[in-house]
Amino acid sequence: MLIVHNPVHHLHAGRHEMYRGRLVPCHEVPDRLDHVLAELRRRPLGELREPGEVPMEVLRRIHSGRYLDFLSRAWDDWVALDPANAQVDALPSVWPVRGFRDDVLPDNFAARMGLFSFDAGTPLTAGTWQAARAGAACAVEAAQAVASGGERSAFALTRPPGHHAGADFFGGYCFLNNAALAAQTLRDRGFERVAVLDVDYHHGNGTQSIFYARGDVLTVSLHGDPRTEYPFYLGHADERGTGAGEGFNLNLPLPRGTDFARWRVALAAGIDAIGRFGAQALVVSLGVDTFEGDPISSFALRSADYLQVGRDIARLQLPTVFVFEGGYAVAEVGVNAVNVLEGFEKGAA
Ligand code: Q9C
Ligand code: ZN
Repeated sequence: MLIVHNPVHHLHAGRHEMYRGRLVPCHEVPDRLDHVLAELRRRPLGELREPGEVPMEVLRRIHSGRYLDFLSRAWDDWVALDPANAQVDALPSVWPVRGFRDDVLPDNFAARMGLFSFDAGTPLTAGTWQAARAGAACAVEAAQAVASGGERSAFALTRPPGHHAGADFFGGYCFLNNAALAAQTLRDRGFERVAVLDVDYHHGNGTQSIFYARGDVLTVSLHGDPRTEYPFYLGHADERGTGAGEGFNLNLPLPRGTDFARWRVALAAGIDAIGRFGAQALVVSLGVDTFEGDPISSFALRSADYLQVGRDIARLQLPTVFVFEGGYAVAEVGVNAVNVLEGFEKGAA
């Protein structure tokens, strides 16, 4: 398995996220990735590589031009407001809900932040754009390596994560949708039907919305029930896709406290759907915040369970691109993520 890792991920290092009226330390920290990389050096699974640059046209396959313009300039705009802002993360505080217009791009910076986001838990920092763009490059390069047939599987090891980011919004610690970019790259390189399997604790709302009207990319997400869990406003079982995409989105919401036995039944349903769809390639949004020790999530998977998760996914026998997403139990995140990859490699063998 080829591993493409983001060498500049640490340029995105948020200080605070808004939680219950207070600014609290970020859960999505650079240490997370460093732990996964360290575990991969202990248990090597294949070549470790840094990505080249990703052209803006490739990002535009998934993200809108005006969102990319905003994101690429946002930090400079923030500091231009006041040089003292260089010491502070930018967070949105105002949003256009139902009845407001989203077609007029505001001049005001706070208004633009709100137009292109959906929560106040996702700080934009000095290096966010550089880190996110290099992360997108990891996902695209991992997909290219699989598409060329040079690798049967690849892992894009990057942060910030991506599955909450939509075509034109950030949120949920995510800015560019790495998994969607990987799936689109596989489509553009000739795979007619691509599936995205999202096993992160949280519903992959960004990925779902990007592909919701498309029948060529099946999106499947297992996650905490949005009635109680973030991102709250999407991820219900009755969301099945629209238009040409009708029947090509599958949500498998699960209650808080779900253990591996129950979670694995839902995984089997997702894997069945991917098989029936006739997927020719697979992208896995690999979040390990389903872990029992995760500080912001409420499933009860154990470290050894992740080996079985990898084995189960391997049974699809598809060219597969794994993309790193959530997982906030920092000390265990490396073992848990690499367990999935090792289970996959050994299961496939
Ligand atoms: N105080 C991913 O796992 N809010 N994103 C949590 C905790 C946001 C998670 C609040 C959770 C986003 C990629
Ligand atoms: Zn998550």
